[in-house]
Amino acid sequence: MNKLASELLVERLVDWGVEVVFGLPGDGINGIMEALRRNRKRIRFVLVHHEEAAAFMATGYSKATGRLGVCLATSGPGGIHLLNGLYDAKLDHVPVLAITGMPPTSQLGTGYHQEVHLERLFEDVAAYNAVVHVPVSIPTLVDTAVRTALARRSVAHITFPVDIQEADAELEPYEGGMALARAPSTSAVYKAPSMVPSTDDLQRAAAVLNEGHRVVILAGVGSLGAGEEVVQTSESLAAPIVKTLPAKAAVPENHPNTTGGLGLLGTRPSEEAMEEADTLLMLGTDFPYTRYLPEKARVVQIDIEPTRIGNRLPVEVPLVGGVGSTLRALIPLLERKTDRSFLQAAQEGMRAWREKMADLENPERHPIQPQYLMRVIDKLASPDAILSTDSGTVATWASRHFDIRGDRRFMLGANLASMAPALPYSIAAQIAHPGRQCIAFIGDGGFAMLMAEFLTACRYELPIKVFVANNGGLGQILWEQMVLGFPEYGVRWEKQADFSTWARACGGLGIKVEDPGQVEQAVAAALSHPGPALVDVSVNPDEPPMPPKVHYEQAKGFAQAFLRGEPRRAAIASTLFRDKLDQLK
Ligand SMILES: Cc1ncc(C[n+]2csc(CCOP(=O)(O)OP(=O)(O)O)c2C)c(N)n1
Ligand SMILES: [Mg+2]
Repeated sequence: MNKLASELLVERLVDWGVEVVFGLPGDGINGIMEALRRNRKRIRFVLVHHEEAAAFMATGYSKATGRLGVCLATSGPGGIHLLNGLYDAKLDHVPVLAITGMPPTSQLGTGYHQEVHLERLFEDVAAYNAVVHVPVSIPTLVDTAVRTALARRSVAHITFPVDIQEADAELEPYEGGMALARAPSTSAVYKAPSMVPSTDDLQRAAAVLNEGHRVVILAGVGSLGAGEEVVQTSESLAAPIVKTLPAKAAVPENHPNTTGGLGLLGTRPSEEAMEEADTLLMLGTDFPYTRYLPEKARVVQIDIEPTRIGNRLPVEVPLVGGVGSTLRALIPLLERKTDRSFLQAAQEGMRAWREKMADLENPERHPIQPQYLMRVIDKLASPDAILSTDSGTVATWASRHFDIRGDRRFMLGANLASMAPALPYSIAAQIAHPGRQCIAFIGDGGFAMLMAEFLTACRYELPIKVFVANNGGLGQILWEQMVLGFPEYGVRWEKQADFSTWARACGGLGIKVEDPGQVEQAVAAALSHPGPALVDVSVNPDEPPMPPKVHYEQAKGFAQAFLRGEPRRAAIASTLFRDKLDQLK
């Protein structure tokens, strides 16, 4: 049997240490599938139900491991389906390689069956984007694609016309022209630059931070893995640590110096610390909601990517480098602040905030409080759980009512904020970390979008745990409409589904919960079940994800929506009233 050109692709992926490819076959990638089959002992192919999920899995795999994620889709529709998941990788800066098929080279340009020029379609999403023309260049194109994905922390795309996939790997190309170059020959190597800012820059940064009276740290995703350094810096500067949501796991929730998240999904003490700050230390973050950042503070910003420094605020001292290594160099230059009152005020604020949040986790209320569901999961989940969540009110509950402690990790599609990545993320995380508890906390809307992937988990016997906070609608948007003064429209489904029946249909454990008294037992049963499990919990459809501080415009919009004929105003008013009562108890 002759070696196929596609085998050059798969062998090169093996050289790069790729262990798993997520995808779904089609007549545009049969050659690549055959190469994967021939190498099935060296690389795992995970068959999904929707290519969007394959791309989310590649992204989730990368987020869970720090390594390259790889997805594969056929020509035309398969490639098109990948796009949303690939944008998730691009916007959250994780390395992903997308491999697609194309019609035969001889037909390109004729309007052939499934002739979608994926190299053009992917122009915006991909940092590297190539069509393969001859087998001999395949290893080099893979090398360049992978290096680009790793170095730019983005998406690389290679598309293979079917004839090239199936061609003889040894096929001699017609060189043409002056033939001044040899056939490409490269290697599967990548070395990340190690950058530490100059002593001058570090001293300038330390001077600004030492002069500050009210310093706040904003820890972004670049701080993950540098928690120790962030905490030491905060101790020296008596600075509250505010965490962006994707950086939730950077510092555990119970550390006395953190005030949790920032923005609509954040906490009041974080918002207040930012309002009062005279100095801001930004760590590996491109936090986009500038309304929540100080207007006048002096800013020191550390980022591994120079183009991100100064992107959101005027910066006095830019430091280009990794968060951990840069802080290690900076810490010896910091003077321990003797006045610790700013940090103490934030800590006081946090005590009050935690009580307020705990009050909303009322176990007795019917319909079930989604905050209570999240807290029960938090209490019963293992210390090394990886929680994935989606865009929706679920993200607010996860942000505020699930604690990072021990070795816990947290994942969401932060910047694209798409619905539905949490289920594929959990599957990918479970594949990457077979021994860990991988949990998806999802809304009914997000789950319905890619629910077929629960079947994927069952088929591969991946013991993921899915909790659907089922409020019968697109809760997040409902509240956004109301804050704008628009009565809700097109955000609730007339008929509610019970997704536990789907879990059982797939061969997994499926439990439906409507009674608050059953929540703990159901969550415990799912978490201790050896295989994939899903709990569908009917939660209060009128529970608002309140911002940390209600601003005048938000309250005004809300009132106007009520006056303009909000259809569920009685139910919403009674929920708000009960929330308030719980907090006053
Ligand atoms: C693909 C996609 N479509 C639409 C949106 C806008 N959107 C954000 S959250 C949300 C509601 C999600 O509903 P659900 O998953 O049930 O969560 P809930 O807010 O009800 O908790 C919508 C429609 C989006 N972010 N992504
Ligand atoms: Mg919902």
